[in-house]
Order: sequence, then C-alpha cells, then structure tokens
Amino acid sequence: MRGLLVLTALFVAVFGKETFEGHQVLRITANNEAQITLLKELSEQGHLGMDFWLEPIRESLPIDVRVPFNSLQAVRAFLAYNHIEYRVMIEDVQNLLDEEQRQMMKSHVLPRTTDDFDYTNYHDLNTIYSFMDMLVAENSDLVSKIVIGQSYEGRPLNVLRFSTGANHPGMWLDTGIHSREWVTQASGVWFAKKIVTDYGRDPALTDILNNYDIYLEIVTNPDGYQHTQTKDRMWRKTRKPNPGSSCVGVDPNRNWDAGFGGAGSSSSPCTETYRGPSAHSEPEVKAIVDFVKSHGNLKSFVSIHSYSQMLLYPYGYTHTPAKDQAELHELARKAITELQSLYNTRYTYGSIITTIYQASGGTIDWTYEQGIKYSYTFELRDTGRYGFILPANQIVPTAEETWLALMAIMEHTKNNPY
Ligand code: 0X9
Ligand code: ZN
Repeated sequence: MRGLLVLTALFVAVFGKETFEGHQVLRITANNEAQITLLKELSEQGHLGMDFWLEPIRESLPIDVRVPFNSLQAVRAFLAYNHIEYRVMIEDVQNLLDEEQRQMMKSHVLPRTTDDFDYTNYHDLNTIYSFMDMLVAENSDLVSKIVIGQSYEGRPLNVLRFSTGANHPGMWLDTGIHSREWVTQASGVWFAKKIVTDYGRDPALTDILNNYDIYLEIVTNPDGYQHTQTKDRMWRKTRKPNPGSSCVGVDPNRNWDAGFGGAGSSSSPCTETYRGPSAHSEPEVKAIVDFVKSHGNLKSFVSIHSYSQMLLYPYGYTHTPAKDQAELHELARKAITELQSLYNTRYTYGSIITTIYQASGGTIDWTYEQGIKYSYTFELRDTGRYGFILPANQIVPTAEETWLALMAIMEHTKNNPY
C-alpha cells in the first residue's frame, strides 16, 4: 500500500493533476458505539487512502468517506463483515469533477469589470484576486484591499475592507480557510459584490456600513486553493511541509490557541485534522491573529465552511457553555430562519461541540476568547449529495440565502453594542 501511495505521489508530481476516477463517496450509518469505534480507527490510520469528508463522531451524525477505486472492494468487504450500513452518495467522483471543469471553461475569459464577472461559476485564484482589484478600483471610496500577511508559499493574504469612515468598530468574514470548500470562496466573491451594490440602496446594510467596517477575507488559504485548482481538488489543509514527514500541511481550523492540542485534533501530520507543531504555526492563521489583535475592536467574527448546513457558535474544545450561550443560540435561530425563508434550505444550529463534534484549536473559539462575542461558523450547502463538489448552479442561491443569515448577525451586532 505504501508503495502504491508513493507511486501515486510520483505520478502526480511528474504528470500534474490527481484524478479521482472510480472513487466513490459512501455515506455510512453507524448503528452502535462499537461501529463508531471501528470507523474512527480506520479514519485515524488514514487506511486505504480513505478520505473522511464527514468524520465518524456519533451515531446520530452521517459519516461520508471518499474511497479510492482500488480500495473499494476492501472497504465494502470490511463494512459488510462488520454489518455496517452504507449507501453510495457519489458514484464516480471524477465524473463530477469533469463536469465542474467543463463549467469552469465556460467563463475562462478574464472579465474587465465586476459587472461582467460570472458569479455563477467557480474561478481560479488569479481571477478572484483580480476581481478584488477591480472591485477596489470601481469603488475606491468604499472598498480597499489590505494585505494582512503572506501565505507559506508567498501569496498575499488579501482582505477587503468596506468602510465609510475612520475609527469604526469592525465585523469580520472569512471564507475558504479549508481550500476544498469551494462554494465558500465563491460565496465570498458574491458577498463582496453584494456589499457594494447594497450600500446606499438597502437601508439595513447602509446603516451597518455607516457605523461599522466590514472585513472580508475571501481566499483565506490561497496555497491550498491553488493546490485544489492545479493538483488535488480534495486538498483541505495549508501547504507547509512538515519536518520529518512526507505529508504536507496543517489543518488551519485546529491551529488556533484555544484548547490547542486537545481532543478533536490530531498530532499526526498525515491526517486531515493535524493541528501543527504549535498554536498559530501557520502564517495564514497568524496573519488573522495579528490582525484581530492590532485592530482591537472587532465586534463580530464569522468563519465560513462547507458542508452540512449548520450555524455554530463556541465552544468546540470544551463542554463548558459560552457565557453568552443563550443570546448566541437565539441569534443563530433567527439567522437560520431568515436563511430558510429564501429557498427553504434547512440548517441545524447550536454550539460546535454539541451540534457537530469536539474540535480543539478552532477559529471561533479563539476569537470568542479574545472578547468577540458574536463569533460564528457556518457550514454551507449541501447535506451530502454533492458535498465539497457542489455544482456551480448552486453558488448564487447558496450565497443569497447565507447573506440573509449574515445580515441578521450583523444587524444584531449593530443593535447590541458592547
Ligand atoms: O472540522 C472542521 O474543521 C469543520 N468542519 S469541515 O467539514 N468544514 O472541516 C467544523 C469545525 C467546527 N468549527 C470550528 N471549530 N471553528
Ligand atoms: Zn471546513
């Protein structure tokens, strides 16, 4: 197996892009604790090239796993032997990726204005970066670009700042910290355009921007995003090498100094939830940490992931309820009610640890402990039919409905100064 992995890696290094022909995504339903334990062991070992899109946690939560073609027989046999139920969610991952590529080719001409930009499609890193520059150029009285740092591979960490005056408190949004969650970066682009379109037209957004600055980091993990475009569509982590290991990257949502190193993160560089050698070891994380501290006056912080359709608040690393739990819970309910009003998309909500799973070193636990009360994290569409390979025709609907929830959070933040 090791030999096969090395050969695959070599092939990719020489010939370019990883392919996923015959890979399937299985949805596994565990019926008891023993099955969960078995599946957890599988997941921790990174066995048979299995890529858990949704990790085994408890019986009530779905488990999604991408299985390479060559491992399918063994995995099916293992599941059958242990009487573990499953069904096929994605028959052939590469088929979906081929369709995704075909869609992307349709809008490959670089647009010259943000009105010409194709918001219904996914775009490569350069196109998103040039979108930001166009938006700034077209709306220089409202939008500016700040570079809060550099990625490991030297790319700028760009943040759009929407501001109507000096000394306003701030609200933060980030998308794409996990690079394969493409609908998030695409939604981030749509949010940016929405803000400049609505300012001066929509009274609620205008009122927010007359009193607060909005910061939006669209490509929070640019090295990872570039890697998903050119080498491996399923890349999640950063791209920093790990000394002493052939595995690359750190999970940037386990790297924060909030319960760092605790349960729900891994010390093994080859896993998808590797926490890194120390808190804030990743430049992409450290840049936000430095920004949050130097700004000193952020009042809300929303970090956007996919998929599962959830709206979550702290904590992820501890069972101790956040001191603002009641208010955060009520606001989450309001936000997802707004979200659902548009296309009837249903979200679950609650604290990270009770709703999804224990995850230590997560973004919003850290921001909450920095005193940013309105710290939330989204898991956007869908619930697993397409998972990370959400078809492009769902980008705009996803962004539109999410915007309603974001507006609810931002309005509440504005109306409840602290
Ligand atoms: O595991 C994660 O990092 C998140 N799920 S994802 O599929 N997008 O990777 C959920 C973690 C909860 N959020 C935080 N701990 N901030
Ligand atoms: Zn994520």
